[in-house]
Amino acid sequence: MTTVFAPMPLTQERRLATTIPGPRSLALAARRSAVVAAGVSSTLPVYIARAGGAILEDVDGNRLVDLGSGIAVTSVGASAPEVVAAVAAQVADFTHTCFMVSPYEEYVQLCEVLARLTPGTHAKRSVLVNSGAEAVENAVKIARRATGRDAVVVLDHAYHGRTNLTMAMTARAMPYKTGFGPFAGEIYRVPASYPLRDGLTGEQAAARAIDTAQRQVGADRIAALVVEPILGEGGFVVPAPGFLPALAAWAREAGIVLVADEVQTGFARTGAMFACEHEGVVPDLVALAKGIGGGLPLGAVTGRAELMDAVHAGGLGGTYGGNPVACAAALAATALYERDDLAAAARAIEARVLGRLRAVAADVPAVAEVRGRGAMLAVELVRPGTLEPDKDSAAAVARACLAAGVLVLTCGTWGNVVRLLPPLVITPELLDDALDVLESALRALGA
Ligand code: PLZ
Repeated sequence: MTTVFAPMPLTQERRLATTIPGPRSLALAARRSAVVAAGVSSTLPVYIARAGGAILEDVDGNRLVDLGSGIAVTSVGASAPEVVAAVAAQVADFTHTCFMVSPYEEYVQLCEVLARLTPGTHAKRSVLVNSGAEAVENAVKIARRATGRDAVVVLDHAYHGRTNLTMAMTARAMPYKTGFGPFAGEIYRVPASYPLRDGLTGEQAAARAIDTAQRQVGADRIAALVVEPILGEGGFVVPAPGFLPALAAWAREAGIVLVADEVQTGFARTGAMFACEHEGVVPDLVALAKGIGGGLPLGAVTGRAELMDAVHAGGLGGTYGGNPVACAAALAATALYERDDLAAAARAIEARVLGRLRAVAADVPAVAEVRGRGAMLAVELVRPGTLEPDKDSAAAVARACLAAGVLVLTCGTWGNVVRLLPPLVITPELLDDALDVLESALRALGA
């Protein structure tokens, strides 16, 4: 018989039991520095003992409101009971066989779900991997094999991962690339659409990107155009309307595989199941991870059957790709996005947060813009009266929130963006409470 462990429900309330970090977290930090590589850094100075919904409880008993979801992963909530039950049941059945050796139904079933959920009604195939970076790498492999071309075009401000190929595809040097070269070749970067900073329409920004690619690479050499439909680590930059459709139209005409990196934007996060849907764009391949697994490590590439199947047998895979426990978690999580209409929940979060933060923006000149879609929202901070990025203000806001028990993350090419990625199941009361804290941290930047 399979025993299913139900997670202890955590009251969805912020609670400070000690100053942050408390004594147990401080002791762990001291142990950590003796054994954990310095190159791995953490946003929070506290260590987590358990989590549920949108609450993280640390080892000192502090309960923090989680507006980060482990970087857009636990969208169904930390330890969603359905995910926990599915994982426990699968662990009891078997933990691993390696799909390349002895296949199992959960892998197939998840690929069926992905074929149904991802944009477009064409025939699709999927490959399952372990992370977002691996998903992006595989999308590039597939596009190259299918087109017989080498070049890959990426956007300015892009983030695609930390492996050698995805580092090359990522825009920002520090901390992701500095000292880690040489990088993979045949990666070409074109300007993105950044409405606050370039003032261009979507069509103008797309024309600029396409012209750059045509002049510097040549369309007939380009295997793939890889885009984040909303720039994630680069600053939660929503492209001007028309940018993505114009790029998609060009890619289609030029025989270039359009890859949407929906690792951060995917699975209801932006108020649609996938961010491409907001502009009616149907990518050829989609790179997926994060929210797919409800907290377990899993990634995927889903795309047009004829492109995916252009790869020879044995050309895709990996020991752990589509691990059965991760698949079980993903089947439970993807069912929750649909059953509970978490895309609608994301839209409700957007309405609540934008309403409040736009009112703050009107009073605080350091706020250059409040933007985002669904539950992927951000505040870009500048020196008042300029567009000069102000990283220190973003850090100060994040610090003030943390001291009060609210976890917010920062992002942006210049580190000057405060971003919100709450679990989509956050209660309105808890969200309001966290927004009170964020609002006063932003107001402290001065009127
Ligand atoms: N593509 C769009 O956002 C991961 C990681 C940040 P992995 N982003 C958060 C960090 O500092 O490591 C991400 C992403 C997009 C790809 C990735 C990579 O996903 O699962 O971290 O490999």
